[in-house]
Amino acid sequence: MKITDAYVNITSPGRNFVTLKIVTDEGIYGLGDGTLNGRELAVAAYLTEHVIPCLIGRDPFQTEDIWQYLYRGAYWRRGPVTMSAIAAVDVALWDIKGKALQTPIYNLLGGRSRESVMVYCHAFGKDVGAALEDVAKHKEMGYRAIRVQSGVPGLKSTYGVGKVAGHYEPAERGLPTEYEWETEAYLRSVPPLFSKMRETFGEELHLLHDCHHRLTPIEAARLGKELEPFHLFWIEDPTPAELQEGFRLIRQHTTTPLAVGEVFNSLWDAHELIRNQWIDYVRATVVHAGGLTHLKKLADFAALYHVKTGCHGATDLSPVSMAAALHFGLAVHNFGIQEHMPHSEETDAVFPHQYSYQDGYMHPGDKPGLGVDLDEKLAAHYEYQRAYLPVNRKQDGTLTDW
Ligand code: EZ4
Ligand code: CO
Repeated sequence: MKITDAYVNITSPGRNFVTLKIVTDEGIYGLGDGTLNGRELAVAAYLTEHVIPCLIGRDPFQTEDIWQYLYRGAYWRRGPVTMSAIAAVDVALWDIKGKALQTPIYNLLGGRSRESVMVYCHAFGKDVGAALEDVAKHKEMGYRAIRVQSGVPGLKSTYGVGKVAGHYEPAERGLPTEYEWETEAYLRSVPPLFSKMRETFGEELHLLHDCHHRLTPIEAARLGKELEPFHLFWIEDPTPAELQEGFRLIRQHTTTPLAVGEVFNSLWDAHELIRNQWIDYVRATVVHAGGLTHLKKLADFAALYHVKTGCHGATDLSPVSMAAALHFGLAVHNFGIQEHMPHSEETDAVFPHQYSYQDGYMHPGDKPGLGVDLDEKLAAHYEYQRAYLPVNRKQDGTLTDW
């Protein structure tokens, strides 16, 4: 089998998605997601101008060699644009492989290690009362694990809290929105939020929280310690992780489990974190970390150190990535949990898919390959629109992590 053609589809059914389609001489095609929220066209150009010409004529079964060709062969390594582009190619090739062999991708990654994949959803409220209502609503929908974010008294906006109840989408059209931040107010607000959650919902429900890179290690240590009585499943991205050894300090002070890495591009971003057992869950995803080929290596390395997967699954990952994540989650032994932020109806219609949700768990379906398609005719109705993630400033004007 040979690759005869490949092209990038950009569509915006409510939000932007970049999809790579690779076509073969046998008529089988594969899909890969290359969406990088707020920087979509950089990946699209990287693919169209620099990667696609190198793919034509290659054997799509050579997932390892093509991965190395695009990674080592570029000389310039890593970074979110490069690694999302490589991921798009890699996932599309696995899709082709599965379709050619007439088997779902999970069978090519080791087969089923479990019946289905536990997912966590997002709940939020402008205050504790509203967050309680939203958690109750999601519990009713069957979720066993719920991420909880609430507004912080004194701040006009907070990460993870939508302007409208029930809907949260971080990227906005137009130039970046500015959010407001003050660490002390945030740190004061989180323990009472989770105290109320436990008091209301008991011990069984898994509760998660995303700090979204906003704390220093010692501030994160304080938060982790204060949350210990409420037995969180994890706190996520407590501090920016460029400095991997920053996590040593957090780890020394708290038994609250730590998850990190939705912005990671490769195993090397998590190498020290895993090797030193400073984290419990690694959140790197199939799309931003070089595809299934690389994520499998990361997961296998993490397994040696009792670190589990907890892959990113926000709506900026297209249904193509969601499907890939579910095949991966069904197969890898050290699967932990998968994030699930359901897509809009418009997005689901553009990407018809086999995966399904039931009672807090998801399944990728048993169709050959990924089990996701792209309705190109429908996709063409939604033209790309420039959008950005917000930026964040402290109340004195200092730009800080969003
Ligand atoms: O802010 O995917 O855990 N989920 C998250 C996401 C990220 C977005 C950024 O594009 O932190 O909501
Ligand atoms: Co996050």
